Amino acid sequence: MYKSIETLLVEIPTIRPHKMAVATMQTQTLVLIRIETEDGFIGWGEATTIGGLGYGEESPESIKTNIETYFAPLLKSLQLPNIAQTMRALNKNINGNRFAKCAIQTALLDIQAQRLDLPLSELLGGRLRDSVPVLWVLASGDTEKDIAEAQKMIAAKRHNVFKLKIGSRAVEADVEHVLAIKKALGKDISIRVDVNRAWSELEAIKGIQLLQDGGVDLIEQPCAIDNIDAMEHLTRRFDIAIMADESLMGPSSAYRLAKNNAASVFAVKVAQSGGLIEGRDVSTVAHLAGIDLYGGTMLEGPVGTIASAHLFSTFDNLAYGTELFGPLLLTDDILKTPLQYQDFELHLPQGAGLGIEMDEDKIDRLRRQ
Ligand code: MUC
Ligand code: MG
Repeated sequence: MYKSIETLLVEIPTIRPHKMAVATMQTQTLVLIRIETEDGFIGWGEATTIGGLGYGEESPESIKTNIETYFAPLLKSLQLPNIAQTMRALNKNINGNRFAKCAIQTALLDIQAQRLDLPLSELLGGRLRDSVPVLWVLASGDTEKDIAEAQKMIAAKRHNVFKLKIGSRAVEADVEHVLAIKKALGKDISIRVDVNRAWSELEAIKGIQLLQDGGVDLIEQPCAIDNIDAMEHLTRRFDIAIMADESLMGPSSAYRLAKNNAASVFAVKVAQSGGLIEGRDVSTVAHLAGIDLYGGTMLEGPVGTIASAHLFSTFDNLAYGTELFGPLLLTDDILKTPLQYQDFELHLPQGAGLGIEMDEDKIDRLRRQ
């Protein structure tokens, strides 16, 4: 059934250092999976993470090793008629490994959608929009550079919403940086911050109060992954949106966060969710709990980015838009035709499957040997 299952690590430098509380990126290591079937279909998936082991529990190298050692032989031995039964068999035999599972599921959905000659979004319930809003993340680490970068993006009609990476300096210094940018860009430009879990609850109370008073719109993952109590206290205490990112690791954590009122917005990430179908389950939990949605990224390249866009296009309420800008942070592209970013949105392709064409020669040149 499957002729080959290949995992590739593709190294692409970023356009500038991307500074976060957890890591500074100069290069992104894309983790790509390519599945070819015996009857000639090729499906792609992505399992990219951030900063080696700086961000999550799975590194590019561990993901590749686990796919090659455990997933690929198992997948090759399965002769099951559909994706649901295949994923159930993988889940039964392999614990955790949400990124690897997401990449494999994406590639299988890509193949199935190509077989049916439908865009992938149609296998996820059907798209409600042909494009999704995309913000830009300011993370140069320098206030003046960030302002100039934002102004350039606004003038080019690329992005008009900005997320600022904070948490590596003292609370006061971070607040000063954010409010200087907010003031320079004006009241019509939405500014959000991502603390990447750097604050204690007391630091968060101080920081969030000042940012809320300064007109910031959203605070992302202020406290530690497991500190659901702090997330709950902050969500109850402040009017400003509090978003769960790293704490949200798929449908069951979505349920736990919702039950504890520990976020007012969910950053849905397909890899963190363990797959596109599980990402859709997360969105259902949010919908039922009255939690708003935001389409998150692990700074994937074009494969994970467009796969995410297929899912997010099916969300009825995407109140906070998306951050699907990953490919724009990279100095090189691995598609024959780049993804279409225009008028502040990412436009979804109409073609079958993911709807993209990989540049395999380029990938061969960029992949880690
Ligand atoms: C994160 O924590 O949100 C998404 C955008 C970005 O700049 O970093 C990632 C991770
Ligand atoms: Mg985040």
